[in-house]
Amino acid sequence: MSRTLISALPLLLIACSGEGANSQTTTMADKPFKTSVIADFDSPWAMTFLPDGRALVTEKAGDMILFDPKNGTKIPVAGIPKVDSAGQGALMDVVLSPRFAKDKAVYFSFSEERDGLKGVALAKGAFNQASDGTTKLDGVTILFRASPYVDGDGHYSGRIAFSPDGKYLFFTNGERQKFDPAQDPKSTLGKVLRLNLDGTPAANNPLSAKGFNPAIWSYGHRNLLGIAFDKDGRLWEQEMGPKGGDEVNLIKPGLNYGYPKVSNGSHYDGRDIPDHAPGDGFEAPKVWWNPVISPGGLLYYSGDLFPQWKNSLFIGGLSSQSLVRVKLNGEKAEKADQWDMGARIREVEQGPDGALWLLEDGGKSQGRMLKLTPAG
Ligand SMILES: [Ca+2]
Ligand SMILES: [Ca+2]
Repeated sequence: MSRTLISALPLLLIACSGEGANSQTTTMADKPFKTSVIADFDSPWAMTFLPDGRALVTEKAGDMILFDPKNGTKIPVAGIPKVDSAGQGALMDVVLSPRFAKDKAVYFSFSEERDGLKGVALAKGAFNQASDGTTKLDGVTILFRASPYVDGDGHYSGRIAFSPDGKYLFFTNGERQKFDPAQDPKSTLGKVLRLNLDGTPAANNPLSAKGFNPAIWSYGHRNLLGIAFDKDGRLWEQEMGPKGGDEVNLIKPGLNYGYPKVSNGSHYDGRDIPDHAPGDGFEAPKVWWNPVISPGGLLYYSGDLFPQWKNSLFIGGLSSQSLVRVKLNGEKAEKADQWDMGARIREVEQGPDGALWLLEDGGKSQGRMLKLTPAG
């Protein structure tokens, strides 16, 4: 025990701020929550809580950090493969195995370059903290790679969610700013994928009998930066659409969500895209935004700390510098709140006590971790 304490001391000294005396708390009159600044990171991308209340945080350049909100300790997690973080590239999502208590598996996604081309990969490793505090992922293996890898640095997506029964892993692949691959049955780009936990395509995916890539669950997507299951097992997705076309979709197996053939937005270069229309064969979004919010992360809220927000989706707004709430009612969804946060919000997470945790999308000292609790 004493060895752990001694080795953690230097890390404590470099940590920016804990949740105690150093926290800055501000209460905005127009917000039903108070915002506490917990820590600073360098372009953080995603976070997830461990069962003991500590969190794993990814940073864009390729670092994974074990963070303890109780005392501000940051410990680097070794074993992460080389990340190509140019442009929108990053060490991306991090999610615990549904059987983490037994298998210690941490699933994560990242962009990489291979043979001059780039794509998003899914990997896992086993969480291992030694008695001296040193932390690593053991046996890191690449489970899945988007196909094909292409040039450019945009729209990787790379979000991960497990089905409520823990049997399947859903993984998002963005269309890499190449448009048409979202409709290409052979490509995994612009798709929601359903995989087994070892990264192989799940059996009986809805389009494999029609000659689609066997991993595909739904298609016609653009840049899918959040997926989350609700309490009834519905899969919700948000995606950064074209100009005026950011979306929340209810994902159903085998459906075509339209991009780039239809969208309620239009191309950023000004070209029109036909809007969704009844009977056009494409699944329309449940909610869309014009002007856009530029959605980052997505959280389905199930906590008790904000009982009025149960059964809501929370979305981090990048260009809109906001936190967005969408209220769910069965298969229906409607815009509820949009709070100005004064910074690009990349990630939304629910803490063990039901607090909302946010990560800002900025470099050092501008990539803060925020904790939202009731205004009281
Ligand atoms: Ca997360
Ligand atoms: Ca349109």
